Amino acid sequence: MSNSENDHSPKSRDVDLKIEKPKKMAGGIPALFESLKQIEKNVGWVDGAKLLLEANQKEGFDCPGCAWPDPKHRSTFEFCENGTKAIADEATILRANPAFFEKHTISKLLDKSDRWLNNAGRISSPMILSENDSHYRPISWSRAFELIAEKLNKLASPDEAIFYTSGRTSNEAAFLYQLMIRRFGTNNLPDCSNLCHESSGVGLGETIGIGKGTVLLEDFDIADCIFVVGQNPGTNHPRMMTALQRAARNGAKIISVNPLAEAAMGSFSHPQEVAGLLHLATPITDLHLPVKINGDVALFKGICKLILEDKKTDEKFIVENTLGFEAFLEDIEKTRWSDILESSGLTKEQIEKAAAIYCQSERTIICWAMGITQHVNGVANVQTLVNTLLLRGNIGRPGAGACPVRGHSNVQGDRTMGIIERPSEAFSKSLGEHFNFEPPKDHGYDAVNAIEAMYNEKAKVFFGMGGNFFSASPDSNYVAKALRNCDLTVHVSTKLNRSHLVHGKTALILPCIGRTESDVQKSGDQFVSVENSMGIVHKSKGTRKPASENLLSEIAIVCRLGEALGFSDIDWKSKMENYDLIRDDIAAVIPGFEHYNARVREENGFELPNGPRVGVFTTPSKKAHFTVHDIPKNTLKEDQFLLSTVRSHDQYNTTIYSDNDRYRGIKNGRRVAMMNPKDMGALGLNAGDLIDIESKYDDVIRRAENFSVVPYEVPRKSIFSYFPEANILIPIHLKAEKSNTPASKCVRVSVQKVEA
Ligand SMILES: Nc1nc2c(c(=O)[nH]1)N[C@H]1C(S)=C(S)[C@@H](COP(=O)(O)OP(=O)(O)OC[C@H]3O[C@@H](n4cnc5c(=O)[nH]c(N)nc54)[C@H](O)[C@@H]3O)O[C@H]1N2
Ligand SMILES: Nc1nc2c(c(=O)[nH]1)N[C@H]1C(S)=C(S)[C@@H](COP(=O)(O)OP(=O)(O)OC[C@H]3O[C@@H](n4cnc5c(=O)[nH]c(N)nc54)[C@H](O)[C@@H]3O)O[C@H]1N2
Ligand SMILES: [Mo]
Repeated sequence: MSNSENDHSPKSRDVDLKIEKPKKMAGGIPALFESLKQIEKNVGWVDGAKLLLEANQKEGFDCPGCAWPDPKHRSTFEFCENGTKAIADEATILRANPAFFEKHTISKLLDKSDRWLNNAGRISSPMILSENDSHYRPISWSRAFELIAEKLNKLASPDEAIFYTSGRTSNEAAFLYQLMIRRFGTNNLPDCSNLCHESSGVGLGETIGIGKGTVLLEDFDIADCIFVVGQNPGTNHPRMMTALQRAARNGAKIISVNPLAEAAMGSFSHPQEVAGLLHLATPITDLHLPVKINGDVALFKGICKLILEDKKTDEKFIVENTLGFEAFLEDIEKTRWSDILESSGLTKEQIEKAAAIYCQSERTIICWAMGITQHVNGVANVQTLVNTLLLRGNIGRPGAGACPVRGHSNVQGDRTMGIIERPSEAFSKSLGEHFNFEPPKDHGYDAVNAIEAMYNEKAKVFFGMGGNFFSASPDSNYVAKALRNCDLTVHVSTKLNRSHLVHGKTALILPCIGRTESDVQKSGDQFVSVENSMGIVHKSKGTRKPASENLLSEIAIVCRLGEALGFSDIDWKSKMENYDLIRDDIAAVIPGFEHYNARVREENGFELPNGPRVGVFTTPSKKAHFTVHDIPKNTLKEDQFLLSTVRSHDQYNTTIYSDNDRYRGIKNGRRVAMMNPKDMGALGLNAGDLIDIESKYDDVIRRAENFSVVPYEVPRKSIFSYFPEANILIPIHLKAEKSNTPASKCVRVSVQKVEA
């Protein structure tokens, strides 16, 4: 069976593609220059300077770029190239207004690139696409809410509706949103976490008792060894580079584990330092381990084997704080070096070097991101990192710990607020008691289950609070059919994206104000709050004039929908008028938020309770758990490769700022396949040649067409392409055990040359 008819995204080749040498260093003047270019293009100089001065300041807004924490002592502004792009992108003066929608039919818009769609600007009015119509047309807010309420109330069961959340939504909006959904009667709350760090949440929850990291920013200053595994911070968390640079200068040894030698992990020059501007870079990585795709379990089992052989474990810690050590030891002893070397693709000397650095360290942090979580064995990957930390007592003391580096700026906070399809009994009980209703008991759909439910016509309404569910999801053809099966699709959005175009029978776009914009309600100017990657909750207050007078805040949208649904037992109006009241509700329902309103107003916000951070494991046994994991087998036929989908330097998830990937030397193109030159030679491929990439699982062939080959230093038999262009190749059922996260970093594919 073939599943390659793509009627939702452009698929033509990049005609102007340019391939240059990848960079060995990140930051410096080019970074400054690139961000100023984005500012100039989107908002102009005067406004731009003011905007940057407000990012991540005490009285300013939280940068929508990533979830990396702010230092307590902030300089005039924490500069970050990609944060600047995210801010400029939201603050753009361009508008996707009713005239824009009048001009373009849906089918014409489907042919445009993601970059083009985003460049249409901020959506300025609520819009509706009626059944069988060719254009989105303006609709009043009241009519939009009435229509959604009508469709929701007509469903045979509340479980036929799905409510997605992307991770930019504030704590206050997320809390009210889940309240409205549970009051409606369902736990169908998939979120971007399901596609992202779910494997971290599950892996950490089972082994240490909390699904979050255990370190604080201060720990980076005293760590003497830091692993950066499956993460590209120079692009995706540039502010982390400041912490790594400081750690390196303090003498910490930094080990990067990544099939690609990402530029920033080579060396980094801080664009805000004089030395940085003179291009004097700090070397970052002491050891780079170019592991094969999905070779991480093997590598870390190898490291553990060496620690055990050399008797470098922390015995006291293991005896007092852990369970499962015996079984773990037995498994490591019988793991063969031949399997470790074969799967990791590394030499024993490389692994010995890493183990030696680790064993010399007193305080080690392991950081990771999508290179670890987006695998069938994503949870096993995370737990293997936990084993490695536990073996030397590196959780629960200063300068050491587990650091899953989160993506979206409030993805962690949204979870804390109850955006989850499997709420704990304690949470449901507390919510029900405070608001005097019976929350639904059955678990809901996560992202992958939600797609399957829509595909199988078990769910009929899709509501997205932010994000771009279509483009972020795997198996593009499958998810297109799923969304098109719906009676209604609704998106609360700031910018136009492909999810507005791959729609249900009726579709709505509800435009909202963004992070950078002021939010004035009846009781006055409001602020919201967010939780960063390290569990610190703090204020965020935009100051710019909203992009249009016809926007509502996400909170107002939820409240007005709650009212339209007829849930008059909850005082939506007062909450919408004064966000302090929402924080009082949160304080009453969620442990750790006592005196929320007072504490969030303190200078650096407040830290949420985190047992493992201080050595108190919060598993039922009160101990941390060693776990046993087999080395995954990725047997490939002669013509097969493993494909990993990654971000370029000029995109924010599905928002594409430009078609360049500066550090990797790729220009004017995104349909690319980075391949090892030896593999190219074996297939008779030259740089710039066109290939089709195919995956075949369960007899279904999925095809991505017209990708240009780029020679790159990657392990043999691997291909790296960009997300979302390559998502069409990821089968819906190829997902992590236990966490259901799509295995976007490890898909078996083959390639065919396209003859010119
Ligand atoms: N500018 C910018 N910032 C962002 C984002 C963005 O798109 N743009 N997205 C945000 C979000 S939501 C997230 S989740 C984060 C994502 O941040 P990252 O996780 O850094 O993003 P990815 O590009 O997916 O890349 C992960 C890295 O994993 C490596 N990798 C791939 N496969 C493997 C493997 O099998 N093993 C190992 N060890 N490494 C592997 C890749 O080479 C790549 O360097 O960034 C956040 N910040
Ligand atoms: N193949 C592959 N697929 C992946 C990944 C991968 O590495 N490989 N990564 C996955 C990961 S880690 C993630 S987190 C997901 C991301 O999935 P999503 O979070 O769903 O996607 P984004 O691209 O971040 O969403 C962009 C849209 O959000 C809207 N938006 C921006 N700011 C706001 C706001 O303040 N409020 C509201 N309401 N809307 C706003 C804009 O309309 C914009 O078009 O994708 C996942 N998909
Ligand atoms: Mo993410």
